[in-house]
Amino acid sequence: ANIARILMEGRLRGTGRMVILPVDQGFEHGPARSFAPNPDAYDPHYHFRLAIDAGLNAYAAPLGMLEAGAATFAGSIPTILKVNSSNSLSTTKDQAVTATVSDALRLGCSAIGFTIYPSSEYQFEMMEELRELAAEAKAVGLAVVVWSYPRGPMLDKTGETALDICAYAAHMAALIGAHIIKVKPPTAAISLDAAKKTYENSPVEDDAAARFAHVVKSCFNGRRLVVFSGGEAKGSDALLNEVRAIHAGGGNGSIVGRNAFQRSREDALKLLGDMIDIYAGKAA
Ligand code: FBP
Repeated sequence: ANIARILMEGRLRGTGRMVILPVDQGFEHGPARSFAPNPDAYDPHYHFRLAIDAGLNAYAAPLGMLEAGAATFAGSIPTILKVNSSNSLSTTKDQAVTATVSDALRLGCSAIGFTIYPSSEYQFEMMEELRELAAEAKAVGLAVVVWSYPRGPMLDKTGETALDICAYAAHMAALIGAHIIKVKPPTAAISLDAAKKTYENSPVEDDAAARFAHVVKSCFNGRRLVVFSGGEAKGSDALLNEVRAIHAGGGNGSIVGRNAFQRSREDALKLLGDMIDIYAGKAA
């Protein structure tokens, strides 16, 4: 029922496509690095308003951000409580559990969000934490959104987004029971270090849409929802081209943070509107 809330909200309601605003970068990257490019973004209310006014499907954030907007925005847009968090003052590839399923219920959230880092030294602990929290969330009717970001000693920077690794990480998120799977856009390269273990039968795809299609296929052939993150701030044309390829490859949408809130509100509304038009099939 709560997946339906996310799919039936905003300008893309009823299309099976979605655009979500995630704002956990303050935790993951630090406040100035995240919000100084657009200082309005230091205010948690700014993000609620941006997501609502852009007609997005949902807004995802850590506990404090959602609590700071709860009194004003309760019921205005589906929310996803990010229940674990990393930070840039750590040297380990790990996440701390920073919120609970009861917090999500108290705040009226539609889903919990959880990050796993497949390939990190802590991957099994993270997967086991996810198993517990996902079971608890499902028992009370909440949806489970998994950020599956490969990283660790076996992978260089190229390997973290290589198509074979990205599809593998997405598949594991599906196997742990995620309803919505979030990965970074896969790149054409393969991970040389990990290749011998994962590459057999994986395609090398120079075509971006075919890469997105391969990740969707790896998530139970489209029986799970797959969304792709936006990454570091980049030009609108580059982002919209990526969205066109996601749409063409059968991806379910985008979850875009920095490329939304690091722009002025006006520019962000324009960009998010253009993305929605592509997913709605109203623009090529
Ligand atoms: P962006 O659109 O800003 O890339 O957000 C997506 C996201 O998954 C955030 O939810 C998260 O804070 C960030 O990327 C983490 O990125 P990384 O792990 O590469 O630092």
